Amino acid sequence: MAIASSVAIACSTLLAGCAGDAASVTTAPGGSAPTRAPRAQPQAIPSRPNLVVVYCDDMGWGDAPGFALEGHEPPSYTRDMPNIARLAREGALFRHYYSAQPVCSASRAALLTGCYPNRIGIHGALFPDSKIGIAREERTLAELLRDAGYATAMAGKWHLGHQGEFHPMRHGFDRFTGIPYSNDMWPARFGRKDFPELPLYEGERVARFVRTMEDQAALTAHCTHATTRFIREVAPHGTPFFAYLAHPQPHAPIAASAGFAPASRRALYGAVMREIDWSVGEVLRALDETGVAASTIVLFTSDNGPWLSFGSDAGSSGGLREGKGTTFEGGVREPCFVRWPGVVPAGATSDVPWMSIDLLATMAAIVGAPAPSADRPIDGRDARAVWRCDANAQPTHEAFFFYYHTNHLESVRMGRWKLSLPRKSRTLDGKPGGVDGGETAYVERPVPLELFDLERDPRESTDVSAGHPKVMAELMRHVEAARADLGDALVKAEGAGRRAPGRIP
Ligand SMILES: [Ca+2]
Repeated sequence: MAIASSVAIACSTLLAGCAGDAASVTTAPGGSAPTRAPRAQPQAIPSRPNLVVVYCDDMGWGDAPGFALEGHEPPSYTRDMPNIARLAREGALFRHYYSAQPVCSASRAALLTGCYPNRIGIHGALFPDSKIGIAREERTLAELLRDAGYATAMAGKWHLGHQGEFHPMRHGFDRFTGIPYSNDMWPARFGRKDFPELPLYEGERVARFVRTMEDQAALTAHCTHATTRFIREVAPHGTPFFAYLAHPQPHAPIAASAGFAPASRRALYGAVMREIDWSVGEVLRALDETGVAASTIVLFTSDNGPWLSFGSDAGSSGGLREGKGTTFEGGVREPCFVRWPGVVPAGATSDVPWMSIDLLATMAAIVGAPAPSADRPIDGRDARAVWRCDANAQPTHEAFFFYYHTNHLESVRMGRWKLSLPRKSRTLDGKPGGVDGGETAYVERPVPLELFDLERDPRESTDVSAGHPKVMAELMRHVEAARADLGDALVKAEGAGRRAPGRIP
């Protein structure tokens, strides 16, 4: 199942593919009516495009304009996001993009290594007392691009280990400003007085601590300015660059700067999202003013779905089932925009599934990076056909695997089908979430073996397994392959293809 090959595709293939594109048509999984998309304007494609990844934290599928199931009323703040709306006009909107896991550290491990996070030993969310982190031997996207001559910078939340050898500047980033783990891991939250103060790093040095909600509120602008400063410094020299802006918010506790003060406490979440939209605008302005917008890929997405227990301080799943901490669609499907002038058709909408693990393989193909070493295979695949909205673009994987907890295989998507495996899954069970920072407790409920047809039933409400024995057999074949390779603690399968994380004494 591991994918070790076919990531080093020469850039000429890309050029040929673009020049020869027919009118771009995206096809929904399962072969439903395709969505028309405007044709990309052919132009010279740089062999080493810049890459900007804006990665939000706990932003739901329904928290961006253009992402809501039919019959679901989008939150009002999604109508006041002009910069994210600009990404949709100038790039494409991917309605079936997935995070590999519905939780912070695991999702980031996938994004930056191209591996299912459980393959490289990263599960759940790391805490201030965690002794593990990303292993030195894993190749990150930052290392891959730095080896290809890129300048690299990260601003925001890292969350792949905070002790010395796990620091982002030991894993490919030339610069780092931000926090080592989540913005709620400080003594003021969780009643965890044993947590240390939350450090804000500049490089490998702790510059100060995040001690108040005003400090929290300043993080969005701080990380934005670090990113735009980096772009303005390196772009004029013609050096290709990778900027990774991983906003600590809208992960609770939420806070907005004075300039985004909401009309009421209840409207704070919308204010936080509007500040993130402002941040996108600042990044786009820096690209425009340095003349590199046309040679820069901008990817905007989130690490996992909304933290629904926080109710009024949580985002929207857009009508998808559940949120963060579950492998139902609301937990793992994220809003996603890709802008790449001349390659990704402007104004397109795609319903072809792909996953965060594909970003590294896609960039490797674009820059012609060497394939991963045989002893460290990755899972991701080149997603350029999906990005270009090619008429015949297929999902990047025959089966997408959704793990959670410490290696529980919970769900599998294959085309239009989603298999939900028996387990316990958290839910509010119909209760409303908390208000103004309060939290409603989740309950763990058993869920049975079920098959959902996402095309007809995107809310995952009706089990259709009895009517589709062949589909069930094929999905179970994928389940068994995943268990043999990546393991599954629910059935005590160890998995032969897992690697150890980095560990400090
Ligand atoms: Ca998160």
